[in-house]
Amino acid sequence: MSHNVHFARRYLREEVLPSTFCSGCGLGIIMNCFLKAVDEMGYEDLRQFVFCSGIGCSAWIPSPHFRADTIHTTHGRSLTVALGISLVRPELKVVVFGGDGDMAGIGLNHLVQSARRNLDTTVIMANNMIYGMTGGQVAPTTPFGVKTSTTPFGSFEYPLDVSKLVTASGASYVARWTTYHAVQLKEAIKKALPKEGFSFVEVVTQCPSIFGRRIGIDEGTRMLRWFQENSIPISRAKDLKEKELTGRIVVGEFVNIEKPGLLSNLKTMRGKITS
Ligand SMILES: Cc1ncc(C[n+]2csc(CCOP(=O)(O)OP(=O)(O)O)c2C)c(N)n1
Repeated sequence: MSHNVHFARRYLREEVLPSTFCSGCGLGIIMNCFLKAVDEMGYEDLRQFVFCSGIGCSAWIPSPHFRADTIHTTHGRSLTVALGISLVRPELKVVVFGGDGDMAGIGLNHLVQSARRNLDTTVIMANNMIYGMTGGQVAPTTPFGVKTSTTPFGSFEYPLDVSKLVTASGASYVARWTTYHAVQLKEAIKKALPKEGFSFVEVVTQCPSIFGRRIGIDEGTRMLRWFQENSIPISRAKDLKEKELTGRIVVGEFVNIEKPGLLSNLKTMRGKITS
């Protein structure tokens, strides 16, 4: 392929370009980081992968954009389909893309159980802190006090720290970055993809047209600046009290361990039964 063609085009369906993402949306950054990671890992195409997603704007990253086997499931159920694919086609790399509502709202039980089982799947969760596609309802990740269409006087609930929960549930790899940290995000994806078991990358991302508007930052670039100014590395966050961390985004690697995944444990069990 000619050098003046963008590398990502190799992995994208030409017929769906340009994408339908809103102007300033962070999902393009996540897509770009993912494809750059895949490119740097030496994949010529996406034939080794199967992409699963639920419903929501974030679910649109692989489907319809990727030139690959992709499946759009129902809202919150992508991990159940990923489990099925992983068991039937263990030689393929199953990757799930989902929003915070999809993964940590309606799909939360599947997320916890998948991490507990150490299911051989990589999840990229785009956390825009709101239900984007349906017009801005409160999500389990919406910061306290933020106004949404369903909390017009501000959210009166505490947000869920999804990366912490997935870590506690037993995943092999968990990292959180924002779309401001594109290089770190790409490197995290490169670590997550080959990892045995459950790997989870949370990306705090800007939704200027729905979430940003609510907090008075309705431009993608200004939201990136906001992420830059409010992020704090895990190493520094450890010494701070919960109150001091309010409004901050803790970024970095939460866990990175070697641990047998579900497929390997099943294989061992099968060996014991048949021997
Ligand atoms: C069973 C079911 N309940 C509700 C919906 C409506 N719905 C579609 S997308 C969505 C939330 C999307 O939010 P999120 O997963 O955070 O993704 P985003 O659009 O913000 O990327 C909801 C509630 C649905 N499609 N199916």
